[in-house]
Amino acid sequence: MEVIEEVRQLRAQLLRWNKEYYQNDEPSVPDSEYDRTLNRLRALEEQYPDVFDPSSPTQRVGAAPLSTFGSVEHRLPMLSLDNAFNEDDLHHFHRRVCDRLKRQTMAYCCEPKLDGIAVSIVWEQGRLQQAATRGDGRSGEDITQNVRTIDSVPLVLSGADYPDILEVRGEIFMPRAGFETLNARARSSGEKTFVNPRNAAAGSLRQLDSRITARRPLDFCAYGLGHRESKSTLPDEHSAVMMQLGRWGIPISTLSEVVLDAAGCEDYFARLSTKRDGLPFDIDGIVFKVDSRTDQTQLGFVSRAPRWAIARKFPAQEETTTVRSVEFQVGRTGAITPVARLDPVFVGGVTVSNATLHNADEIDRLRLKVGDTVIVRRAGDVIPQIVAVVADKRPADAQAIAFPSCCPACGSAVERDPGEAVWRCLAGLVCPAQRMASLRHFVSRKAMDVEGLGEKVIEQLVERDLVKDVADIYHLDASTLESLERMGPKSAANLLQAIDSSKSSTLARFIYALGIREVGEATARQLAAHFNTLDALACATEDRLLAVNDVGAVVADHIRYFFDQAANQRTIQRLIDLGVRWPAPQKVAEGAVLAGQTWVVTGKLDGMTRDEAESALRALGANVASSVSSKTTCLLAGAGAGSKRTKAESLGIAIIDEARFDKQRKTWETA
Ligand code: D41
Repeated sequence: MEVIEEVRQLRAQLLRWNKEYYQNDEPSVPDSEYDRTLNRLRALEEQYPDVFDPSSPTQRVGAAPLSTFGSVEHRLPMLSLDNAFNEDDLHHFHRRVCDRLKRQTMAYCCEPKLDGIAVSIVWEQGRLQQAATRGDGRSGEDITQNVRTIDSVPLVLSGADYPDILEVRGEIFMPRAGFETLNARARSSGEKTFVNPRNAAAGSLRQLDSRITARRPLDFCAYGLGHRESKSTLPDEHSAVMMQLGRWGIPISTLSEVVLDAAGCEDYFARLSTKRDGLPFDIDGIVFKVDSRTDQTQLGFVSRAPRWAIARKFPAQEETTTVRSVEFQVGRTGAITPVARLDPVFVGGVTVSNATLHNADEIDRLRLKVGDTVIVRRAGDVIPQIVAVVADKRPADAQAIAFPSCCPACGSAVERDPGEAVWRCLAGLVCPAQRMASLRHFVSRKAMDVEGLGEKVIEQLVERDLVKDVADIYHLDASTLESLERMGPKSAANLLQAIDSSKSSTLARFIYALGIREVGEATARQLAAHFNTLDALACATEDRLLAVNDVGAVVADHIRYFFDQAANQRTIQRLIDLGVRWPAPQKVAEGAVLAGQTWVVTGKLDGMTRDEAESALRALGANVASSVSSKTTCLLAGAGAGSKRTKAESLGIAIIDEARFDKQRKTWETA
């Protein structure tokens, strides 16, 4: 075959795969094949420089650094958005629209307002030609090189009927999962972290060296049109135009909807509000747009904001407050975590009065002192974080924070492993904080599930030395329990009953309850299914442990270490002697539909909880693991699936959504 023809075919193939991947979310080839094809194309392009094409799928790695960004004048100004701060503002907006157009009712397109950077991207003859920031709305900076590195922005449009010149406006943003990974990496190498995904996206776009941008997990979503030159016309509805952009391969929001009147807008706002935390990206509100472009033109704009659109903001996910003190908590494994006590502040939909500071390095990195004014961020279901100190609000009497040199609970030595950021108390179960935490864990719902053994009881049991090791709870009697504060004969009897019931457990729960470092519920289940008996697990070599799904070198090491401790062996033996037992694990029926498969469930499901989905999968014979690896067969991804989805995609692992799973399940269960 002629080189030029092979190059053409390779590029077309890669383009099709890109579209499948970014648009339909359904890659038809594993990553390995994609990479092989891309490498072949790269090799040919290197060998035959004549076939160079700036729109080739190989051209995403960034280019030589610029010395400065050029300036781009927008052919049509990029307008700004008016804000509606409450329902009243939204009703006034709707009234004004209807009055001006002398209409009774109006259709609006509702879109999530992505918290990113507004940009303009121009395709000429279907090829990405130019990208610019919004700037002041009249002119912005030329960021073409940077935007070319964003995988979801097509270098070449799909189809054939696109305009000769097509300018699209949209937002460049960083999905939460990518942001967390980027910051985690920066944190562990002691570099500066980004305050939020928006700043990270802005910082990534500001790079004069587009090779840096290429390594940042940026994404794009279109929200409107700019200048166009075309022989054909586009549909009149904004919503239909967006669908058309989608068919040309340009990413659009999958969450937009057309609704009627202010009531429809309110309803959409309420529904999206409940979804906000589960979305894979930050949104700061909803944009409502008159859907008819004819009506839009008639409405026009005032002082650079259209009369036909309005943004209704969500409550902020970042607020400022003051750090009152810093306390040091000792966890089950001895890890010492600094926690900031804050003046309560309403952020991300809840009142926050504590924020984790992770470890000692984090305090240094933030240069935090007690008394500082700080920016607290709570987005999604991520625990509240202090993202920055407001330096110029530091009071004169701000106190430096001294990380404790010994355990704040028991006074024993603390230590940190080389390469680890976490300091640990080495006293083990001698330390009351660790004893309390391990008891809390042992009786928790997903472990031994002792109902009614709450925080106050646990505190008293440990403080009075009634429970020195978790097995001691099976020695407790009525008179001991009744001697505790706020414990009458009735509740003591109930608690004894609950303690007794918990003896009948499962191997997986028992393994989880032991509290081995890094062995969560899912890993415990894998271990139980793999080894069948506790003895087999307890004497498994590192190699045999590594054969289990979910188990890597670090986890294997922790498991080995745990069972090698004589004290742990004694506790286990005592628990068994005191009557803790579990049925011999059942072997999955021979020929079960999903036998031999390993599934992972992630994201928010609509029709069932994740636990229910996992039980259903197990009943069908599947192994359920907690993390995606090359051993995974399939990922069941609900709304807001983040890093696990990305990982599955990068490994070329099958992904199915809840709707398809439901359908499949019915056929499997009747099989
Ligand atoms: O998602 C967004 N951030 C978004 C921004 C959106 N969905 N729609 C938008 N629509 C407009 C108009 C109505 C002016 C075309 C916008 C923006 N503007 C916008 N973003 C930044 C400044 C203006």
